Amino acid sequence: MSSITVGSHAPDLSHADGHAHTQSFLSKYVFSKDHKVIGIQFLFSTLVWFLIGGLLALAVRWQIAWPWTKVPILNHLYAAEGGQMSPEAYTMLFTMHATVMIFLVIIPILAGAFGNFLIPLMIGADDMAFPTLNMLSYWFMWPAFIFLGASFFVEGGAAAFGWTSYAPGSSNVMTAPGSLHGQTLWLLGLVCVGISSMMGSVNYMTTIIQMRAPGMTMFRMPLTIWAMFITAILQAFALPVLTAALFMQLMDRLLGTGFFTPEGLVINNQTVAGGGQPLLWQHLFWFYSHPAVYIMILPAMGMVSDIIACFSRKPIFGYKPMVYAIAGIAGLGFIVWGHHMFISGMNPALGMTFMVSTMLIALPSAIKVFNWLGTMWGGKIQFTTPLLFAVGFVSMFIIGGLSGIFMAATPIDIFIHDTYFIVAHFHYVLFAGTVMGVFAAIYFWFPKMFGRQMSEFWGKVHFFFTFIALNCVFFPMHILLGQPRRYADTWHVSVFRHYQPVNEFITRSAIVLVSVQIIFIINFFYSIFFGKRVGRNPWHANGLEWQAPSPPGHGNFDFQPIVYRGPYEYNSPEVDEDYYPQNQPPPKDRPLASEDMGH
Ligand code: HEM
Ligand SMILES: [Cu+2]
Repeated sequence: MSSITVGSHAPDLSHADGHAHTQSFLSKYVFSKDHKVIGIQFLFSTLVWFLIGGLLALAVRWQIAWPWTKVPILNHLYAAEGGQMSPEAYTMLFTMHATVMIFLVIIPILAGAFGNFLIPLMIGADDMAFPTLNMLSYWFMWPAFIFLGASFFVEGGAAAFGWTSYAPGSSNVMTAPGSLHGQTLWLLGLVCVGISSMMGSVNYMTTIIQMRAPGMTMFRMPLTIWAMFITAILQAFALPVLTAALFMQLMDRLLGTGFFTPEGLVINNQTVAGGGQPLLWQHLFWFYSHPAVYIMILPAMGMVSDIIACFSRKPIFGYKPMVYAIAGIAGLGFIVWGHHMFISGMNPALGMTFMVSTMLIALPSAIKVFNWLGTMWGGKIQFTTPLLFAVGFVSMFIIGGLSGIFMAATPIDIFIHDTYFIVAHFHYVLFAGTVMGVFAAIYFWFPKMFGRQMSEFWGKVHFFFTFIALNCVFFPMHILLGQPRRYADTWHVSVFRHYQPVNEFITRSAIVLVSVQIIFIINFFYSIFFGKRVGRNPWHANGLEWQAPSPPGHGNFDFQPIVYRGPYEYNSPEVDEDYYPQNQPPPKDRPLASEDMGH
């Protein structure tokens, strides 16, 4: 791959100082085509939704701990009679909590915020391949924000069929509160998120294939880039299926088709158009959404790998196996979706197949965990805030991965499907995993984004409380054996009543968990304006992004980056420092090193 031409893709040095053209405020900060600005727009938007999603979670938890008592402040959301939450409102709240967290926070913060900010910088490009498409991918999130935000206020309230939106309830109007305009807006919102993701993924693939700096061969790319690349491929193959399914459900609701409605179904004393298959929705939905759970974690895995190598001052252990593991997880991810449907009455032989393929995914996942541990082993570990969050990610992912293997076993899943064990599992991988990884990434790349550093002291305080609180919230869910998820009130079911102290403990811990995020919010905004100013490479890291100014100007680099080595050569015997930037020529060749361009 040494033949990448410098020509058209070389950084345009005239842009590098950020003052080359005069841009209006609107074109610079609002309708910007600069990948860094777009990344930061995604970051701010998703952080706002993160807060909203967190408050929705608290309302859900309040009802479980203290059923039918008035929820402070949030009871205005669902305009309850006498301040009491109705079961319908509860259903709406957990549906919208998950929808917001998955589609408006996790997916866009990983790909939209970090994918955008990091990809061109880490591969030594001046911007994305298609800057206008990139801008549109951000602005297509806004209809989604508006549809989903407005759905709280329409007749019948927001969608209420879970983030999985199971048919036939969801595909017929007036089957339940929340199924009127709320569900239609939900579908429209998701279509827009899908369009945005598709634009992003086409852009990321093209950029990574086409725009790497000279010498940046595929196997010299940081694992963050590998993860973003493979995630973009996953998106491109899985999303069309979801989009088709969303349109089919929209047609069922609005045009009277019956893709997902069985023959002869009677709703409100009326027979509705049928002839379809509710299970078809589940297949289409999970064919997208299982790969999507990896879309929700692979980029975090990539970023965590870079952070762990940097603060262990060691090369990543098993770089190529890490790449193959990401690819393996992605490939296997397409043949396991049936593990969400074990109790849908599938043929046992098929269940067996899905069970085995699901268990196989644990292998590449375990390879990654071992390699992270191998990277840290014997390293000169620097306990910075990003490292603490990254190690938090690894340890919590182990717990989530192990519970996944329990659930993958069909005979076990029959008993734990739709119980709190599942809720524990996906919060360990998504909150304790991905969100911790995202925090690691924010603390790590903040200096590059804003030219200043977040407070390390308050970062550690934030880590400490978040880590303890999240385990108090999600670990006890494993022992609420049999307690069904999505029930508005388990207290009135006598067999679960003795769980109530645990449920109250979880809710109290959740209040702490959300509250301590205030430390993060203050640290984040304070540091943008008053944080310690830093130079280009405050962490002494190897990646190309650290060679650009902090923050980088329009066009990113103020020199032409040429890459001589992989991204993990920490503690190399060739140099005196304990890091060896990817663009630094080998000593024997300095200052000119034209032959070592990545064969
Ligand atoms: C070791 C790897 C993993 C295995 C073996 C595994 C297995 C499973 C199985 C069998 C289920 C269905 C359980 C049921 O509904 O009865 C499930 C649910 C789920 N998993 Fe995993 N999982 C793994 C990793 C992950 C990761 C990395 C994520 C996300 C980043 C994830 C997110 C989810 C979510 C969101 C659900 C619940 C979906 C729902 O019903 O709402 N899993 N997992
Ligand atoms: Cu799955």
